[in-house]
Amino acid sequence: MKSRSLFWITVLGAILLLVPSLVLAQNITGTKIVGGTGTPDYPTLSAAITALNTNHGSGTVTFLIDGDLTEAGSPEITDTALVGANKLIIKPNTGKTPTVTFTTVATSGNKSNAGFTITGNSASFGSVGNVTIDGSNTANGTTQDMTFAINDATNGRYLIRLSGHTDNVTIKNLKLVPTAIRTASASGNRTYGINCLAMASGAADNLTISNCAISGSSTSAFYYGIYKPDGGTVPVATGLTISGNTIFAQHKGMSIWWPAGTTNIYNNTISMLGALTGSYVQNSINAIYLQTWTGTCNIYNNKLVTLKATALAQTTLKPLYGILLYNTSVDAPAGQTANVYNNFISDFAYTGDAASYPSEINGIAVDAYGQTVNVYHNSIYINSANITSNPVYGIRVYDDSLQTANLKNNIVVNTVNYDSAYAIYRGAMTTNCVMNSDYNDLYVAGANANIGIYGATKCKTLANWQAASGKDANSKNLNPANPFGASGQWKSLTDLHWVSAPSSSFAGTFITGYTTDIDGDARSASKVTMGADEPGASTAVEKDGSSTPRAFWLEQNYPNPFNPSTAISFQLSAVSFVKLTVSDILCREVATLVNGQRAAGNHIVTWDAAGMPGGVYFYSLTTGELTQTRKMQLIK
Ligand SMILES: [Ca+2]
Repeated sequence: MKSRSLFWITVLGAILLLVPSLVLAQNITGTKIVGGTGTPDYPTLSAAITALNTNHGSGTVTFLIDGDLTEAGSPEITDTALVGANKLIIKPNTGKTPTVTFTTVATSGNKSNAGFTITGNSASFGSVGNVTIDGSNTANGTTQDMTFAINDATNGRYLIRLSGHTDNVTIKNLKLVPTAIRTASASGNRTYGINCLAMASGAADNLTISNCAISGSSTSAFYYGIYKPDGGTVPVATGLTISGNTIFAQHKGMSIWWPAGTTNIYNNTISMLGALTGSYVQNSINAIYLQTWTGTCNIYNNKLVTLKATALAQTTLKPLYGILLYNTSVDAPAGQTANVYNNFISDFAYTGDAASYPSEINGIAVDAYGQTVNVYHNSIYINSANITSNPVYGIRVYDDSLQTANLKNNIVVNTVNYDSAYAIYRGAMTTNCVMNSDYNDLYVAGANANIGIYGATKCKTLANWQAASGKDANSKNLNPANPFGASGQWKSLTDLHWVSAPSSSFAGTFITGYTTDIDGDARSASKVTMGADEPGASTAVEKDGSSTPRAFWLEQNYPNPFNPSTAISFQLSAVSFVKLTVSDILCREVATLVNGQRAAGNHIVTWDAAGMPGGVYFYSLTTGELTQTRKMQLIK
């Protein structure tokens, strides 16, 4: 009897021990609230991810971030159940605008030095993926309502770190902020907004990074905005898309190695700051760097608005590139294609001493053994500010065997005035490298500069270049930039839109398949303009660069043209602090019509331009970080 009751007590005890583990073993599915002031399912993202890793996601798991969070120790997703129909979405709860701050980051493992991590580092288990980080706080929204920030000045190097086999990850509508990161004082402690590193376990197929703001300032920015090195001794990945992002970075806006299949890099706005105080100065500074690819890589509709090299101690001079395509004979096999088109590349600058001077400056450089690179419809403007030595190239084609570079409908303006400044450069010719070039506008502003160099032949004029190269029979030598804002010319140093339709001298040649411009305006066989901008409906309206629903709308003034007064209306969706200003053709502010808080609804303001000279003026409405600009004409 005694032994029998002991038996049942033992059985009961075993069952009681099993019950909690059975509960824990239930998969996580559906929507879970994380943080906030209510009764969340998990107090932190770390707790939610730990539960996911332990119990595994099933079906669609959504973590709704309900309030600001502070996350220590580098939350790391390792759930290998996230494949097939099982997926994880992390986004703000409806109407919420949380900041998730990653502090006290880990110092070992694949999450080392990182804020938020996904690790697929087991070849036997397969991918850890199907993760979407969506910063929008509405379903299918496109507003950037959530911020990921890293705040660890001692060890913080990566805000988002993906390691190994992490397929089908999407990062969108997210603000990425380096609140405090380690100073990138050596190659071993460079910093990254998003780092996606292929490992022996695999590479990240179908990575999408879209409509994110990777921010920076003159004192704090990631060394790399986006870094994705695949290939070499580790696998390559297919299906990379990087679109609609605003990126500030010190050294490379994006550095992409060995993408495969079809790669699309478009609609990004990139500002290069140059190395900040205390930072290591690596080899080249690039807004977009593509090293080795297979398949087709499309780089289009990007705005590289400023490219800056800074004065910091360095032992070797470093080059500065807008876009560099690079492949050596030992990397990707011959026969791959890259299409680089409709990009604005502008405002190169240098601040500092001669010892740190960029060894060379390139708008677009093609250095790709074996590959075909089509460079069409780009607008390149090289600012001469502080650039006083070393070669400066608008478009540079290196001498790589089996490479074909096709250049058409580009506008290249190089305002640097010395002998080694060129609009176009075709390097020393010792190998079987083909360059086709025509219907470009090749312009250098300085009397000492050269239109081009072909092999070793420097060409002062377009005619010299045509004679030496046998190329560019239909190309032009026109200045679209000076003075900025004159009729038919470019808008500003950093905005290479036409102010109004340019003269027919800038007519290009239609290229099949290239039917839209940087704004989406149509190009057709009957209307093709050189450069990235086709003067269309959107020419006079500066786009805000995002698909954010407008908090306001600025109407075209009426009447227009006018003399001497005109009415300007605008609508506000909510009470806002607004500023409405008028600028002249040289971007000098000539009137402030509104500067203060205004109610929601319609507003009409009259501008009396009596006493102002006749001509084109711009009026701009600004609320918060958004500005809308329109053009008007005063007739005298
Ligand atoms: Ca346009």
